[in-house]
Amino acid sequence: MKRLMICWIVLLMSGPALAANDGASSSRDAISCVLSDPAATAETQALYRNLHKLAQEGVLFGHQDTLAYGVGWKADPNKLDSDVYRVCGKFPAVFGWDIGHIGTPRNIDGVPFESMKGWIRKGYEKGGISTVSWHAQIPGTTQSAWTQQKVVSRLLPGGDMHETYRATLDQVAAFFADLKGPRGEPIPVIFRPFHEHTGGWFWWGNKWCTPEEYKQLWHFTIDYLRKTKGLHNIITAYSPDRFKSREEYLERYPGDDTIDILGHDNYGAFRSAQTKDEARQALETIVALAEEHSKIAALTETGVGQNSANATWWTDVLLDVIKSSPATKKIAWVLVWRNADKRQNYAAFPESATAENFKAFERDPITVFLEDLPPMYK
Ligand code: BMA
Repeated sequence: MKRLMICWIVLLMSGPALAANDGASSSRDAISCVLSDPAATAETQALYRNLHKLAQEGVLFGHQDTLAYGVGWKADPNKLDSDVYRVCGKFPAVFGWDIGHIGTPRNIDGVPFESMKGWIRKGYEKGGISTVSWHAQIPGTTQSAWTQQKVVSRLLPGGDMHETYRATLDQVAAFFADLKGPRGEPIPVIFRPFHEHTGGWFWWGNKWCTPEEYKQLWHFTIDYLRKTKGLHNIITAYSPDRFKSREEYLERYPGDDTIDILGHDNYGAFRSAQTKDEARQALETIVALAEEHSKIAALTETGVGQNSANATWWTDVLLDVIKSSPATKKIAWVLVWRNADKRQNYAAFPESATAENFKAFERDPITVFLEDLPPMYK
């Protein structure tokens, strides 16, 4: 509750009247954000604008698959649950989902797509935000996202797998089109395909296609979803893995007319206090670039294993990096990866070594959970 009020005060104070008259804050408040889709629905535009406003003061917390399962449990369809809620009594503000294995009944991690759609609708009705990544199989095959093969050029217009790729995108489009709110309005989602392309581990990674081919993959994909399929509820996120310079970050950037969120996936530099400088610099770079491009920056994936972790990782590493400079505080959200089981878990859970410290992370005035959000879709 306390944070909800803080957010509202900030929103009121950063209104246009103040921006026009106040010298010091006008340059900051005047920074705008421009969606790549000029035909985005009213709710999608509102979400983007509100994310941008909130990013000036708060950082939303996100968790992958949080409503579907946690360490030692699977969701009961009749009640909302989450390891995050079990630890701190609040839900994440950002719900991460993955559409790997689209076209089959269950996603790459066993989450039924029908249930996933249900949770996205529930999350929206509660005022939360959903982001959808895509550990895509090679279209038309059951070969995993980690297949290291030159296939991108074959998916593009003129390529021998182009028709197959269109058929896969039809399934993606059907998934997004099925996300409707109570008034029948399309639910906005943040779509984050082709992530971590600055490494070579996925078939869309930098070893397996040229910068031009990677950009064309994005252009074709987003144009197809928007222009051919008529979807205007998609906010796009670009998420390079670790990078050394602005140039490297932007090398394969598809452009402002395709991308809305300048994201970043980084586990390595957030692992411990020793690498905090790299982590801080990475966030400063994406925030600066987001401002230059009139976009929004976000730490789209990070985390450490919760049982082996430094027990104060949440405040001493993650929060400390986020609060390390005026720029780093301006990332819109941080999302930690899934709580698969006792071996793979990135959010605190009741028995984890970091549970107490996670509560302190939640209590910090900068972090924003579902219950702290102002209305995001108006
Ligand atoms: C990886 C791991 C895998 C999972 C994949 C897609 O990082 O979590 O277990 O299958 O993401 O979610």
